Amino acid sequence: MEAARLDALLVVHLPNIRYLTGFSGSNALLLLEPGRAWLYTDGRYREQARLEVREAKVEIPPRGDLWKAAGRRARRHKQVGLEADHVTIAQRARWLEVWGGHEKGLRPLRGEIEALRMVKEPDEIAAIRRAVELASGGFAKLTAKLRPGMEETAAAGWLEYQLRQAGADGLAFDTILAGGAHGAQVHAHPGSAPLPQRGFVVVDYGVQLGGYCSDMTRTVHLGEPGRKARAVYATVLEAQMAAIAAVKPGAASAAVDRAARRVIQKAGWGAYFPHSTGHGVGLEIHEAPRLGATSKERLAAGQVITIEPGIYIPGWGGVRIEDVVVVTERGAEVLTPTPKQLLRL
Ligand SMILES: [Mn+2]
Repeated sequence: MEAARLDALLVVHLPNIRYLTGFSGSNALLLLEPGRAWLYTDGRYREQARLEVREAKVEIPPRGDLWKAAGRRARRHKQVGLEADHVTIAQRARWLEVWGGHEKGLRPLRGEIEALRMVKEPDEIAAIRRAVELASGGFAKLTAKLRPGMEETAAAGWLEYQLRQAGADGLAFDTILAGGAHGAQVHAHPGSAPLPQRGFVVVDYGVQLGGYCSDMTRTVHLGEPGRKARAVYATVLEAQMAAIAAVKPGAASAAVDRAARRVIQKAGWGAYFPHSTGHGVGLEIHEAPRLGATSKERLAAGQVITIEPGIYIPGWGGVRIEDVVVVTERGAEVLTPTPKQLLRL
């Protein structure tokens, strides 16, 4: 705040509020002044806020008008930061009204709090590790059940049930489970189609545990894999290992992406890898840094990222392999314990 010359900062993005205060409810504003903080929420969260919030004074405004209460508190400040990526046009107008300051005093922030979140504290890494290990345990339970002819939704439901049974707070995102040609869609939703007698099944899923997300993808083969299937799988695995080998403090995010992409291009499938190689993971499933061709960031020790190249061939199928990786002082530690050799079911 000092560097940005702010008298106050209004935080609206809930994962940022959770990071700064511990509050996990679904309705809150956080007003920061140098050395002081107020968290505004509504009556549903009175008890939860009392238990969760650290370092901020909790206020529950009458009639639930959080904006008015925060605006009134900020009235004497001239320069107030707003999270430009998270405030709607309507909210900006409302803030001007309740705060009563001049439009010129509104200072857009972009990614400053997210940059703080990028490098994880040891207890955050421990929380992500627990989430990753819990999710990984579900994969063996899925493969024990997964068979040709099973509906995608039934397979996804079985997996999700196992994850909840194992103690997951919830899912980190909608499970992707797609067999055969359906797997060529990077973000396929499980449907009523039966899994094929012979072909790949892509499974991409994650859990939330203690507020932190996991993210993993494995691709298994039903029936005997043919030559093309083996070649595609081996290429994705080689690309994934090459990207992991490129992870170290100071490495450009774009260089990690390039390491994976080069392997896939050399094998002739460059046109079938339409997404970036990975992303940060933490309180949110997708957060900074991004690991794409145009990424500008450099990796730093303590960051937690995914490495997930893939090849998707329309009408045929897809293969993706994804692990969660911690950037360490010496390179990378892969948190995901599930094996990666081609599994035939
Ligand atoms: Mn991912």
